[in-house]
Amino acid sequence: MTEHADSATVAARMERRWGTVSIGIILALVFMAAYIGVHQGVMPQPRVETVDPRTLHIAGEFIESNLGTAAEPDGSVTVRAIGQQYSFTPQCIVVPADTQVTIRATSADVIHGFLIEHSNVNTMLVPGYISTIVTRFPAPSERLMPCHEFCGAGHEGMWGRIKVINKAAFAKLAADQRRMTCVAQ
Ligand SMILES: [Cu+2]
Repeated sequence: MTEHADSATVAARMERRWGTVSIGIILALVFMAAYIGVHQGVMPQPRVETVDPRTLHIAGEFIESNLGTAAEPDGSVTVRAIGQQYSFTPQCIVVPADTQVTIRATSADVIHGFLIEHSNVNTMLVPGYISTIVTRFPAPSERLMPCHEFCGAGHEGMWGRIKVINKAAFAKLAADQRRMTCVAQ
């Protein structure tokens, strides 16, 4: 009888301990999400926007002539890009330093990753959906932009580049181009 009661007590104690561990893990994850959101400005998509991946190249926002960086009337810039097996278009994105940059990107085929090193940009490009991220690059620099979501046999070769140039140099580019990239320079 006593042995019975003992094992019940042990079981109850173990259950409480494991319960505490799982609540601790949940709290740690909630803390991480809040920290990243507040400290690094990484937020979930504010709204869901869809796009037909079969007609990306034919009509709409992501036709080839609309890809690249656009200067907006309010002084910010918008970057539009596509990921496809196994490259990004444009392959080299040019943006001004110390300026609000809104990136709008999607995939033409499978899920790709979209990450810019040393920045808060880290998302997925999902066919059918537009990923929007707002960021700012403090100073001129060059950054790598690897696809970090395994997307097929050529995944390891899927890299883009970001070139952050100073505002004056960007304004010069913007004076005679509607959409800018650094591929042809
Ligand atoms: Cu990829």
